[in-house]
Amino acid sequence: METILKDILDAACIREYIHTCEMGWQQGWHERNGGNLTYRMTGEEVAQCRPFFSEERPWVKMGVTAQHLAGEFFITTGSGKFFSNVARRPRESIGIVQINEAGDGYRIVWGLEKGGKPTSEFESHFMNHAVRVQATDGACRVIYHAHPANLIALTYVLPLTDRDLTRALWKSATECPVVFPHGVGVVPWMVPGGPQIAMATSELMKEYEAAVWAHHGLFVSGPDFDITFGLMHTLEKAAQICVLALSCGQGIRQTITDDNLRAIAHDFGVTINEKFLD
Ligand code: 2HA
Ligand code: ZN
Repeated sequence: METILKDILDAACIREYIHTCEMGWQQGWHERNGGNLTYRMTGEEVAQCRPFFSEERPWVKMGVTAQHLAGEFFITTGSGKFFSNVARRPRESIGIVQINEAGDGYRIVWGLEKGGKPTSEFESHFMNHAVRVQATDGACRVIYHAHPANLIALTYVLPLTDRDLTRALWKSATECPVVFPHGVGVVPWMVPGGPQIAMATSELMKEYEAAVWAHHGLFVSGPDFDITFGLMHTLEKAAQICVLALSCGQGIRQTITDDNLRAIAHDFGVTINEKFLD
């Protein structure tokens, strides 16, 4: 039995969503309208929130299609909205969209008041959900995009390959191979905000939980808000350590070896992506 809500903002999924936006803002990853967050709601959450939905707003076509996400409901940040305002102005800053039966369009059923629209990166989020749902047997529910400074800085000084970024991050903190054993993908610099970057990103997300956008930011995925936010946090912390170590100016004297990485993976029971190891 679901509890009957007096206000949709009392729903646990909305409260957790807003809390995640607030934490991202506090980390300094969301200057101005930077970053966006989407969450694929469960059937129970949709049932609980449905009394607050309206079906008056029009269907909007996307430039991408995922038939297996037809009829799903997503909580999303709004285009041009600031993470810093989500907690105090949620009804304008975020909304819920329903995907149409063809899996190629959406309509806003709650929130994004005063003419708001879903994030400009909604197509990237949608395609990332599409591939991560399949890669995780339906477990993936959260896609999160942020602009963490150290990770972005590394895209100016490291070779822009999955292998180079992954190895640098794995070797920057001992927990990394456990937290992202598949590694990270790298999307070369592209104009953001459309189907082209959405397709390039989701291609990488078939293999990885995270994809870096060169000179821009990062997309991560996960089954819930904590795990997804934690992945972003771990990646950025590793990047910060890498930047600090390189900034000392004497080069890397010693590091975690490839056999050390194998030993961590073995003892923590994760399968590390061997293609990145020597
Ligand atoms: O939402 O982060 O990539 C603003 C952005 C675009
Ligand atoms: Zn961005």
